[in-house]
Amino acid sequence: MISVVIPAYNEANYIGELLEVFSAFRDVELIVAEDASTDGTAAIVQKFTERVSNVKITSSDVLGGKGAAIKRGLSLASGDILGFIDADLSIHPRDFMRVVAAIDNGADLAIGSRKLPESNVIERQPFFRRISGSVYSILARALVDTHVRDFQCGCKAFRRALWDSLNISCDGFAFDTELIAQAHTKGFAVVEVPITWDNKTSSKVKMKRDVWPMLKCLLRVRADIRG
Ligand SMILES: Nc1nc2c(ncn2[C@@H]2O[C@H](COP(=O)(O)OP(=O)(O)OP(=O)(O)O)[C@@H](O)[C@H]2O)c(=O)[nH]1
Ligand SMILES: [Mg+2]
Repeated sequence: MISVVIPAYNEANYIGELLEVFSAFRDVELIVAEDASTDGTAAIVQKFTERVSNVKITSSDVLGGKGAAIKRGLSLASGDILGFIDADLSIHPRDFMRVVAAIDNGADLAIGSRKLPESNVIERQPFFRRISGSVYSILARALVDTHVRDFQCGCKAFRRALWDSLNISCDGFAFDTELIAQAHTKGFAVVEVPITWDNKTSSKVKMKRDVWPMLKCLLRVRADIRG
């Protein structure tokens, strides 16, 4: 069984379609980790759970960050392969399953990537997001000694044994980087898998609010892996 957490904040435009497509896959449990949505996201998911048995929801009134939501969702997971995917269909579930195939082929952590020669980017992120994303990646690669090129893509799968042995404390968007850094440090096999990416205009990143916590997390991750 594969447990997939879907962090969701105000994703009413996409979450129904994502659940429709993804719940058709076999041996998959979908856990929507929703926070403080004001657009009816929770109600859409709730209705789904009444109709489709492999969909669950955990909601919070507090907007706690993508990382915190994923951790909450994973605490409800029953699969032996775990993972998460963005709610907005930027990545299709079939690509998530290709990332899972890398776990079946021996990886401990498999990362969907927009940065490999075989990646297929249908619509790119807006210019400013690409630039800020590139700056973040350069910084993250310098601080965290890794070959990984795409830290932030919302499509990752990993073995339960890996998750159980890590201790991630970043609650926001730096969650992915800490996951990669700890997996590397502990000697797990980390691979990047090319995916198809189709950007959606549903970004929840707010530079003013999110950049400083992300940088603080990065520095702490660096300090942790240096011991
Ligand atoms: N539950 C919950 N989900 C969140 C929170 N922040 C973001 N998300 C979800 O996390 C996923 C990724 O968020 P995005 O804002 O698309 O971030 P991103 O894709 O890294 O960056 P962009 O390229 O700017 O979209 C989406 O499914 C969001 O709904 C949060 O505080 N709580
Ligand atoms: Mg996004």
